[in-house]
Amino acid sequence: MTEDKKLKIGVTCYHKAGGSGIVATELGMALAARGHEIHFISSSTPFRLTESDNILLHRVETADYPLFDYPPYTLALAVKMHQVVSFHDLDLLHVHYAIPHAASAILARDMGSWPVPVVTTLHGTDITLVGSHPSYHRITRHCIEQSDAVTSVSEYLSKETDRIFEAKKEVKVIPNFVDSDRFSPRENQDLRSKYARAEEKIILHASNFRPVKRVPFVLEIFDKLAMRDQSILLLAGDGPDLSTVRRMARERNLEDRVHFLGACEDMETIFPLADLFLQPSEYESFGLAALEAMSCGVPCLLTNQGGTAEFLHHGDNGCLLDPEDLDLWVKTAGRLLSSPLESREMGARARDHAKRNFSLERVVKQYEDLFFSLVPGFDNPRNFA
Ligand code: GMT
Repeated sequence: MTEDKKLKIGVTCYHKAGGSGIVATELGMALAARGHEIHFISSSTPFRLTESDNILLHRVETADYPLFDYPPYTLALAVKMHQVVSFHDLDLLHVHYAIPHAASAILARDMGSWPVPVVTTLHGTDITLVGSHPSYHRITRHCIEQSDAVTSVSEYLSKETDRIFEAKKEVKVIPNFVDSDRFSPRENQDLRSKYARAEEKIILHASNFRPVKRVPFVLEIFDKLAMRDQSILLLAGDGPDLSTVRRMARERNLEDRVHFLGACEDMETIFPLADLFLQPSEYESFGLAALEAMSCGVPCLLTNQGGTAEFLHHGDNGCLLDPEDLDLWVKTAGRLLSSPLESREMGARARDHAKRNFSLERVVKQYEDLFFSLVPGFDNPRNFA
């Protein structure tokens, strides 16, 4: 019955470059390609969103007032969600990153003349850092309990959510995904030669440069590499630690060897340039950039903290390392850079694993099935009108 049915879904995420916004955007675009009508409700156009049929964008505007210390975005978002649900007759609201999006969605549902189902997808620091802070803990728990369904991007995050909130709610794991056709190995000598000479190795890090990503540590690793003078470090992304890392590169006379790419919309052209990808985060609930690198056949060294072991098998299709152990990172990176055969084989296994187990099609179907199960008149007899 559900095969021919199309849903109208409101999607809210952060618009800035970052895993949660990317997952929301890629998922929304994939659902639109399957014929669903997707309404992005956001303060600005989400990063990586390309306009296409079935995609509409609704901007949230906040009115300021001299009494406000900060304009109340959460309320403006709730009102916009309510308007879009009513005017476009949406079937469901899907919010990414609990704070404050889930709270707005629940308010929008409560304001409506019927209870539009709310699905909340937890991504990471909305639980581990922000949500667990005393200022937000109780409201985050309330939002988890009041959502019609809650998903998390890894088992690790699901367990952390249970531990931190003890909420009376099942947290269903739907992992992140990658479009393995788009993120695939490819030769691009022209672009490569922009950054490195043919005999030089390219090491890549991509993130939102928040402290949890430990980008200064990436520079430390690079600086200590025996092959440093035959290697180039590409840093893709932007965020709070950017100026620190720029300063470090300057102080260590590495400016010729370190290239800052800024936030790149076309990471599918950047990942395949790399001989090695580094992600030494404090922890990652998932680590989407690494999955995209793996899909491009790039060997990855990742933090062993969080949910990374759910998609990377240490010693087989990449390496998981203690994020504090600088010598181990330097040694492992050096070994892979100087063993092209081992690197190539590891990269090939990484691509194969990403393609088989984390494909866009497989994961989008899991979300679609969940949505159908919640919408009245589809697979949800409880709500059948
Ligand atoms: O939670 C965050 O730090 C923000 C978020 C983002 O928007 O970048 O990152 C999280 O969500 C990603 C997508 O699901 C995951 O791949 C990242 O592992 C996760 N970040 C952390 O857990 C630190």
